Amino acid sequence: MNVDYFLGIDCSTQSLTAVLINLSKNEIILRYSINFDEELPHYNTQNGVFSSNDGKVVHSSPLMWVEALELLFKALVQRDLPLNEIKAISGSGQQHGTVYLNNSFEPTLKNLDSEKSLVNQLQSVFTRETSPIWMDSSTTKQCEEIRLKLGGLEPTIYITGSNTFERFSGPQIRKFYEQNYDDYIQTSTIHLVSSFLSSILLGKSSPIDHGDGAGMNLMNIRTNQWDDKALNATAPNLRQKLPALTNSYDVVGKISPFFVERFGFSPETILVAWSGDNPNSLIGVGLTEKGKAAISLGTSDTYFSFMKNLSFDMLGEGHVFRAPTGDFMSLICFKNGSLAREAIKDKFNLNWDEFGEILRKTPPGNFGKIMLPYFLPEIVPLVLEPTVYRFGFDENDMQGNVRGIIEAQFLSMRLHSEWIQEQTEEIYATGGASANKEILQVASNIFNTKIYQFEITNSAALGAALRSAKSYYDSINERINWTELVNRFLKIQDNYIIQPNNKYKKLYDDLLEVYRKCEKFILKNGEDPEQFRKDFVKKYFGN
Ligand code: ADP
Ligand code: XUL
Repeated sequence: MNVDYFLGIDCSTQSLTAVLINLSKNEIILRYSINFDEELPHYNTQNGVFSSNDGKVVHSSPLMWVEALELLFKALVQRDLPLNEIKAISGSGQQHGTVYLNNSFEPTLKNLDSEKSLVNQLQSVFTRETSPIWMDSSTTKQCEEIRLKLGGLEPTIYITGSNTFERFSGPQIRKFYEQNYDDYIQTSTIHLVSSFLSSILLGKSSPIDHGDGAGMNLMNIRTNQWDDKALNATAPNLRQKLPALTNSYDVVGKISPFFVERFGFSPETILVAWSGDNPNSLIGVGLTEKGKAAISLGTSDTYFSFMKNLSFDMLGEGHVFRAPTGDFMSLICFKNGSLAREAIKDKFNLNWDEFGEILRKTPPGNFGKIMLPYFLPEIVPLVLEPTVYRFGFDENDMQGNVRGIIEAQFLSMRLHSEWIQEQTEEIYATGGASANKEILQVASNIFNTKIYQFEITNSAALGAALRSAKSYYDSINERINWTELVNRFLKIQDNYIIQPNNKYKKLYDDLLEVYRKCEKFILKNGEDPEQFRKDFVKKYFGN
């Protein structure tokens, strides 16, 4: 059999991407992306979102995601791709974002008319026109209230796998309930980005999978059920508004007739539960066993790893989610990822090649110039008022800033992932910025670990395609092993392996301590790090 097609779709912060694979040939047939700002300019998003002036309220448009989905399928049809041969589809959504729907959502999905566009038919199903997304940090009050009702930090972490976080769905739902009570009452169903788009393909409300469900502060991480205490701490009658929970690997149904008639899919196409972009990327970069970690350098930077046994970050900065395999994964999320790197690149009118060239030419340790890169409010460590701090240089020093931001991002990542006990021997890189070898070289030196770069930087969509294939074959009792499956698609050539330069190990161990002191000084009233920093400069740069 030569044709064995599976489709993965990823609705990320800035774009919607499809990855089509042919499993029988271990081949990626197509990667195709719709950039929201460029191809759907009438929504007026900037980098895919709408932000308030202080950067705390960040929303996006669920209708825009729907229109993008339609555009994507149109583009696939125009490319003469055999959509009717696709056996299964799954997807990925930016995590935590919530979509608020009224009671016309289900009947509208059931009665979609294939002569009309999706976007026209779904205009009036929302009780909230915009969706708060993962970049939103406006719910500190609600986080405190929920944490208190759950008995404090420790119980909150033990129940939900995470501290309460501003971007998590529970605190966001509570804010909506507190500030828009009537609209909350009118809301029949609250979906995540992933389960919302899954519902559209399914033609009825889809369940939320355990991977993305774990990012809500509402699901019990041990039982995989909605947690009554967490629901009650969040908003009244919430259970009735939430879809059911399901395993990430469950088949949720077959594709709705609308897509069969309008785009030519086979009515037999099965749909596998969608999940969050990070759980999908776990599969898309091949983390199906312990001892490996990944960094995703997209709009957000994340650091995540596969976890066999449940363990928590009791400092409350990291998360535990369910992995698509049914195991666990750890995750730490940094908001100042690509957009912070872009802020420096654009300030000095550089392109990415020039940016990389500066990284190549400047010395590790940056002459002791240290940046705390809070261009936007930061998630880890928590910074609600964005300010960029510089030690030993100023904002006009191009070289200092280029190396400064990259070293800061990976020092912070190393510092805040210390709680993950499983030793990491290899790091797999994905996301838009993982195309940049010079950035990965800095990361490799800072972690003193080998980094693997992939040709395809959208591992979330690839992960979704692979998940759909695995569940399809499981459903017909031809079981494929996860590791065998991912290895068929993730062969890494030697020139995509970035080796750490051992010469800089001690320097970065020392710089980490300087960085730790700078962060403590700014955020926790710690001691002034200046003498310590000067000692570092003297030791490595001699003045
Ligand atoms: P998301 O999935 O969060 O929407 P992506 O993973 O697609 O984001 O990454 C998009 C980002 O990748 C852009 O904002 C851009 O800054 C960054 N990017 C793209 N190419 C490069 C490069 N060569 N070097 C560094 N960053 C890059
Ligand atoms: C993870 C997080 C982001 C989003 C968008 O917790 O908030 O990584 O999933 O990529």
